[in-house]
Amino acid sequence: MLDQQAFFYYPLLHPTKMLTPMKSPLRIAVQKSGRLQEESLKLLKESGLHFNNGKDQLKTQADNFPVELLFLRDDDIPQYIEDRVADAGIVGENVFREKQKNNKLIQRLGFAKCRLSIAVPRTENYSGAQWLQNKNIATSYPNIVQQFLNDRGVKAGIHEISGSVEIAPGIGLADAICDIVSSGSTLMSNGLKEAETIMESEAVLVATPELESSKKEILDELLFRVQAVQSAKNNKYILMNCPNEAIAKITAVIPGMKSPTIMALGRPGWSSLHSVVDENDFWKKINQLKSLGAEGILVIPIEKMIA
Ligand code: PRT
Ligand code: ZN
Repeated sequence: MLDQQAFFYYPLLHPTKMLTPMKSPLRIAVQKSGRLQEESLKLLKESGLHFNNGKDQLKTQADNFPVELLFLRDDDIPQYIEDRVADAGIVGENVFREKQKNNKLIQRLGFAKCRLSIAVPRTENYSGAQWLQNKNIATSYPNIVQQFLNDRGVKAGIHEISGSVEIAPGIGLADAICDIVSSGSTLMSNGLKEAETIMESEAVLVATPELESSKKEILDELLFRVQAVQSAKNNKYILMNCPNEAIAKITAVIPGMKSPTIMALGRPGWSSLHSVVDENDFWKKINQLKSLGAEGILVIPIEKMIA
């Protein structure tokens, strides 16, 4: 049976193949509920996908893009991708690295940032990985911890536990733990201190490395949109008035995507200059601009940015 929506989407992606129905949508697994869910759905919506994600739904189909969303526990997503139940997914990089399934990292997504760290009782004097020699470590990330120990030639016991890892030293189950840390307050309230960071993590888009070409085209289109949303977030549109003699120096500070837009102001000798500035060195640049004579500086968020 032909999919009606397929005819609707297909011309967008393949202008030359309008009569070929699209085989099947790209199936993307997202977390059903938890720290990744809201931002994952927000990113997909900002990338132009329309869908309903009612509570308790197991899956939903975008109505304007060939994507089906599956709602799953984050830990299960890499396996579902390996089994080809899903084609792609959004998970924490920590889960991607731990599960070691046949998944490929496609794109870092910049949210759900955290770190995976070794933590020890506050009173201990952790001097480096050697401190862990012959000790017991409780963790939900046995593969990552084992790799860390191997890389440093340290032998230690690993106790795999799935939750409340931070209580393990207090109840005598382990000497140290390895767990996700964000603010550090969970460690502190359990009498632990962060001893060493094993990896930094953020949400990542992963996919099967064996994607068929029709689905690869959908993933590439989605990736293009995701990158446009991300560049927009990392940049601000900036407008200012400046004396004409400062234009060259200001252009050197904020060259923009190609070069700034410059328009004459009603006031002789002055121009309005528009450009794009990277969020990361934003404040430094603002100070430089002010010292070069810029006035009336406006900074505006960008919704999408395509180079
Ligand atoms: O139900 P499901 O299995 O899908 O979800 P989950 O409970 O396994 O995962 P969830 O929603 O808690 O986290 C999903 C992902 O968010 C993780 O895999 C990380 O990539 C990322 N993330 C970001 C975090 C945190 N920040 C975080 N703070 N995951 C967990 N935590 C926990 C951590 O385990 C510890 O208990 O928060 C506590 C530490 O936080 P601080 O702020 O006290 O240091
Ligand atoms: Zn989980």
